[in-house]
Amino acid sequence: MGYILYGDAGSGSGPVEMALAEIGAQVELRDVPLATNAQLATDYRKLNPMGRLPTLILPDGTVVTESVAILIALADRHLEAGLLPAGHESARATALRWMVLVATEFYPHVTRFDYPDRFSAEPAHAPAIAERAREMAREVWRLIERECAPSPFVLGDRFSMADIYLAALSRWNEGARWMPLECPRVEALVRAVSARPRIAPVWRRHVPG
Ligand SMILES: N[C@@H](CCC(=O)N[C@@H](CS)C(=O)NCC(=O)O)C(=O)O
Repeated sequence: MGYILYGDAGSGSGPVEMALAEIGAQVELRDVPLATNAQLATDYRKLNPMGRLPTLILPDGTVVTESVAILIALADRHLEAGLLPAGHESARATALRWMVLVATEFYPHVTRFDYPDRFSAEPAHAPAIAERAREMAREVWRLIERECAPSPFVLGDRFSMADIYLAALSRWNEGARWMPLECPRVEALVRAVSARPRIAPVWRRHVPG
């Protein structure tokens, strides 16, 4: 039995699917359409109590939520794919640093951008919340461009899980439209990741255009 991945096109299941493709692991994809709020259904929340995508079920039935936890677990379970440096290597700390920064500092702005009505009891506040989330998200990517400075990968010449995660999430919140103007290093990373033979078909399904 292989992995089971709950997700939707263009969501956080994208980088997980890309990692599984890079590994060459067998996976059954189960759709949870965000358009109909299927992630909030009672049955799905038994797996992912937050009501979020993605959720990965390991071959032994273990449930893993939280995109970065899923990607680290996959890298550790498939050492032969070399998707994260070993625990004693400083490069692992660097890869995790940027993955966790994106998960904790950028991803919440995506939620505010996509669901601004959750963040105020006053419906009229929603457009301002979404706009502020968009601006703050851009600040995070400007910081990544400047401080992480991928070249072309987060670890320089060494491809890693961090590249998959950063490249995929950089397309959200209209990133594909504005990032080429402001973040050329992130754009080069996106080109390098999306062109990888095993990732390319998955990339096309998750990133329109
Ligand atoms: N901390 C979670 C965040 C997941 C998340 O927010 N996923 C989005 C899709 S990309 C989602 O399910 N949103 C639906 C909702 O918030 O109702 C992770 O890293 O996996």
